[in-house]
Amino acid sequence: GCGGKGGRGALVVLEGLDRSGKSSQCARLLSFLKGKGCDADGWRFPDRTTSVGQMISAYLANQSQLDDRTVHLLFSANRWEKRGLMESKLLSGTTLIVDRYSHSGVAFSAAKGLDLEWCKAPENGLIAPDLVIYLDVQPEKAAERGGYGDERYEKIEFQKKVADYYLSLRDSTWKVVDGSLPMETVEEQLRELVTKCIQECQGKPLANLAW
Ligand code: Z5A
Ligand code: MG
Repeated sequence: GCGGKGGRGALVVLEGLDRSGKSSQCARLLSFLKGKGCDADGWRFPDRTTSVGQMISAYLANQSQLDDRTVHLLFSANRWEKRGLMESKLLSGTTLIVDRYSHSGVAFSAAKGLDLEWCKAPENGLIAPDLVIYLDVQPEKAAERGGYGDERYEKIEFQKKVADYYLSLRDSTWKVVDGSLPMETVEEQLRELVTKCIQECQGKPLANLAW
């Protein structure tokens, strides 16, 4: 089954460097959960459908120039504009599988050279994930995968810095999965982690990020 009746949903976040397989695994997880009869939604950040998200999207595609701090706050605002809906979904029992979240926000901006504590501050008060799955892939390996190199941050040296900042953000909700394994193997490990998480967070209240 998928947690008890009337329990809240779990906030599950997939993180990792570019081309680590987050979007592929989010899709697989979602169809697995739905197949089991779970109430689950797939979300992603940046959410490029909102007006804030459209500014971010143009920036990532190098169609606009924005100051680094300004971009950081836009990414954060893009999460804040979804916080209310996120909370009501979780409380009504929907599990959210989220492709990137606050850890991306901090790791990418800090890798550009912004102060780490300054980067964390606007994330405080957003809903804290119950589980963060980090898909661990060497940047060189990821670069060999399809579609790499089209957007602003897709450079190997930069990705290495991002990986270091990701590691500095590890906490008790953080699980590392080897993302260089075959997709089916990764998928199996994620199913197990997420199934356990959904059961365990039933009795726990929602928490806020407090970095
Ligand atoms: N960003 C930020 O700065 N601040 C923030 O707050 C947030 C984001 C939220 C866009 O994100 C950028 O925004 C991103 C961080 C920054 N940096 N960059 N550039 P995005 O999420 O929109 O990025 P994306 O375009 O979706 O790419 P991605 O997320 O990096 O890729 P992915 O989702 O991890 O990988 P994938 O699309 O599932 O797979 C990539 C390819 O690898 C594909 O051909 C797969 O078939 C293949 N693949 C996947 N898994 C495997 C395995 N296991 N083996 C072999 N091949 C595989
Ligand atoms: Mg993706």
